[in-house]
Amino acid sequence: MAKEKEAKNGNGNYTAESINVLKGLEAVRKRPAMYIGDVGSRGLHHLINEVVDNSIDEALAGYNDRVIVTINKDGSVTVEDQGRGIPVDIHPVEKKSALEVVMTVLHAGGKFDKNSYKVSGGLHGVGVSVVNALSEWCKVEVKRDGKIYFQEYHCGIPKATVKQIGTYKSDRTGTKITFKPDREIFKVTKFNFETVAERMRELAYLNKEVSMTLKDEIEGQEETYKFKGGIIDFVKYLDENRSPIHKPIYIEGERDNTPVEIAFEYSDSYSENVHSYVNNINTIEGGTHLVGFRTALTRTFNNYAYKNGLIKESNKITLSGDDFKEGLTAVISIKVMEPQFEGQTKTKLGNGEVKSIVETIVGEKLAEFLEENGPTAKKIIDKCMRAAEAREAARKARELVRRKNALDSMHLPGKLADCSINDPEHCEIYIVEGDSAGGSAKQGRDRRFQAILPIKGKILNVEKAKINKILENQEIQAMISAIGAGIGEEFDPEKSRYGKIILMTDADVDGSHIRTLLLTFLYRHMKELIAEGKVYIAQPPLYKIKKGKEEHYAFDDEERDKILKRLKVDGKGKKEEEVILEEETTESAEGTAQPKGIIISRYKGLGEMNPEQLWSTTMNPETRTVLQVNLESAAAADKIFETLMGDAVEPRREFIEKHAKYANLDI
Ligand code: 0RA
Repeated sequence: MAKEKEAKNGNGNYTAESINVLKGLEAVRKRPAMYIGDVGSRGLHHLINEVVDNSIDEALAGYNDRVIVTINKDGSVTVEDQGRGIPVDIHPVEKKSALEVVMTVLHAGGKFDKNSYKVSGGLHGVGVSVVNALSEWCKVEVKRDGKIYFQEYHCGIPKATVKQIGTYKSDRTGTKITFKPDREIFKVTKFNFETVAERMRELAYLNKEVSMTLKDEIEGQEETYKFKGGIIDFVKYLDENRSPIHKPIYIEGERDNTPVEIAFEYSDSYSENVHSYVNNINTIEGGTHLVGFRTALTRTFNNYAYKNGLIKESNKITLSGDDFKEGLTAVISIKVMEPQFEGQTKTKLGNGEVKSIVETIVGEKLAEFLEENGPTAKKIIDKCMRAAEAREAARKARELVRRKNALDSMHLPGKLADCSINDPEHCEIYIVEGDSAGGSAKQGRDRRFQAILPIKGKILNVEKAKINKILENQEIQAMISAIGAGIGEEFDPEKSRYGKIILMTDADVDGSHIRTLLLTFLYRHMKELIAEGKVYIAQPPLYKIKKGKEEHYAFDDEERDKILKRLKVDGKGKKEEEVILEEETTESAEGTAQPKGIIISRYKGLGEMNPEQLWSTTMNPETRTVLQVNLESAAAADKIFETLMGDAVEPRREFIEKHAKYANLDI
């Protein structure tokens, strides 16, 4: 057996260590999701992120300023950096190169020096050995001490010991890792340029000294990201389509080995776009660093406003934390030695000491800045005072609507078909486009745990509307009261009556527009639900393929073709012409069914499916696929919503032209 042979050391004997290595690799291959989240597109892209994160760690340590990622023609990926190179010296006991240990032993990727900003928790920092274990093959080249070293692996197992394959004349060092994700493990093996680019762009903003290049040899695309201004450029980029009211404010400082870097600005928009990072990891659920920032922001501005007579004692106004959110775009990037990540998705920083570190640095530096930049300070405070007034108006609007009992879950909307059990963890609500699909869903569902809320056509675009208009909208009221977690300042995700909120819209242009409107609403007003991974998109089939009594469903063209191929092969001896291909709706297709032929019907809308079909294809938890909406790249999501739903027309047109295929927003 090949595996066992590989487990022997140079003398042909098994070693305890090599057997452990095999066990480790096997564990990763058996339960890949434990290490990389899933084996779909997301998990696949995590492989690249994992290696790139290691290259960025070298940059953080001050040894690397260049990362090149190449998607090769054969579907493999190469990640190259100019870091120190993975060490190659022989371990005195194991008699093995450190390179082999890093590549094959779980968690050995962890840096040997203790003084580094480690990543822990979440899906980051699982180590390059995990990437290796999940690759059909992998090759590593290390440049160190004027020599080039090489090792190759198959499913994580070395083909041979580390060899020196050459020398070179320069003091350059670096690591080059090429891996081909194993098709037996991943459901999807095609990398998406934009998905990889998003993370690389983000890393380039967060690490201004590093130049990040992405090449796609399949699609023939190439992009290099390098931002001299770092997170200041990031903030400008995020606000590209908004109108900032001042230049970005930049704060930098360090306390107790915790460097803090913040850039922020206010624009004339209403939404808040705050993105926080710890050791380059996006802390979507926030945490102590964010609390520290907000506390200092509110206190420092209020102090300044009182001291300079911008708020009169007699007015009795204190600007609250919420008033400082409106129109704020900020990037907070800190480094923590031993971060503790908490929360549903392990993206909430828990380290208590960090709050006061950030609070102190922001307090001091911001006060200084305001003293020196009076006009900017005044503009921001004016803006926040207007926000306070608007907030008061919103409170009144909410009060007004509340008096009509439209927002609370004591008075559920009439068209909601609720489920019978009331344990949120086991309940889900389908928000369904249109009454006809809503009707089918109501009949087809499992009423014990599935609730259905039909929504009429296009809801309001909340990106453009004022809060009182949003609250007056009937469809939005219905969603707020059905979900039962309140809205605005009072929103409390803990109160959600459902553990899953599933958006089910038609697979056409209108359907994707409605889905975008619904997502925009949830993103701007119930963001925690998305951050906690509670929002999903239903995946209704596009085609029904019928052959005699057999029925198959296909969710895209590729799957349809696969099924057709299989059916045609099964019907041995039958001539190709006998296969009838029709593009009709189910009902009419039923009428023209021919006993020998294959009938393909394309669903035009959910309403065309009868309750049983809807249940078995889209709603039955045992057989359905639902896409979890994630905020892995919250910055990208912001950008997309703002581009698609905001005021500026030209960027929207450009975006839709560029992403025609993706304009249905699979964030
Ligand atoms: C272990 C220890 C050191 C660096 C690395 C691993 C390392 C891993 C990767 C993965 C991709 N690029 C990488 N670059 C470096 C520390 C090196 C030292 O102490 O000399």
